Amino acid sequence: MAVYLITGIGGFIGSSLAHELLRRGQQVRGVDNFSTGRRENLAQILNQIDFREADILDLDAMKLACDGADYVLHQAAIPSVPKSVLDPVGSNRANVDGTVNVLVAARDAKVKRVIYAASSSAYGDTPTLPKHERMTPDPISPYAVAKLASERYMISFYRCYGLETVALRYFNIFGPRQDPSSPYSGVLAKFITQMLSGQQPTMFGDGEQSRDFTYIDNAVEANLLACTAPAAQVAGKVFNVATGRRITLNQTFKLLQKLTSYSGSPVYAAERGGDIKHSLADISHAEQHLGYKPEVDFEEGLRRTVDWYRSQSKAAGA
Ligand code: UD2
Repeated sequence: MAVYLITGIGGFIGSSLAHELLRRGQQVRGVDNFSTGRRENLAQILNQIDFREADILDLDAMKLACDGADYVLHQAAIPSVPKSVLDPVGSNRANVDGTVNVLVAARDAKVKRVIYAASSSAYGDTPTLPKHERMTPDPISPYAVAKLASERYMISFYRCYGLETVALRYFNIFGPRQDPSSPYSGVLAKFITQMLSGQQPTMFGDGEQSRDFTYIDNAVEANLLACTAPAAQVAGKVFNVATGRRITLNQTFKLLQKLTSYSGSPVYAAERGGDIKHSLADISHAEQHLGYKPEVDFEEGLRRTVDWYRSQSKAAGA
């Protein structure tokens, strides 16, 4: 049994990792300051994990958290393009300074490996699709710059200190437990909850932007594979975590109309600053070196996610 430290364990991805690791009989430790994470996400597992309420900006707390950990899954972040455009200093603090702290603590505690939640936003709006890891990054928003900087810190700590690190470039992860309530929430969490409650969603731009939306189970699997894959294949490297398919927001809206029985149309508004138009991953590098294969496709993921939000609203109304 290994000890996994999850930063941002109260978040959507962090809590999903915790649930799966417990299901596999592993020992889970977690930190969160609940700036974007939610206590509800941990309600069912709080008595099975070693939880410490702490900020990744607190180096001493990170050193204590890393002590005795085998793996660190670094998910804590302020994950939003528009929020970073409004507050680049806050974005940099959480998304870069916080990462350096986690790396220093992990290095000093001699953990076996650190897996990092990097972002597809690093690619920017370059016209070439699909995006592959050998492409020169061209981040647009402060969030994208911060995620790329942290990714480079991962690689730096491998090169300078021999700390094994793996950066996973997530492509628009979605699924149960994603917070729909903030103006900065991911589009699918927002659209699904709005449509289930009969509210009209807002589409920023013409709706023809496309994304390689990736169901959470695929991201969880990628993290666990990244912990165990041979170091020679993965340490100090970057991998796309996606499905290798893209869909426009307009097409997604139509699928959601069927799944939620929402018959209205979206309202179209101005394009969001810092946004990129199209996103699609080449996942061959992850397939080859991590043994990654997206097991849940977009449509199935969307069905599961709609079912989950529906069950939540029923439970809340009961
Ligand atoms: C970026 C990253 C993603 C992850 C995420 C963290 C890209 C391609 N993806 O996601 O991997 O790191 O940041 O937040 O950079 N939208 C609407 N209406 C809404 C909300 C959003 O139309 O109510 C649009 C938005 O303008 C964008 C698309 O939906 O074009 C997706 O937005 P998002 O915030 O869900 O995710 P995105 O692509 O910024």
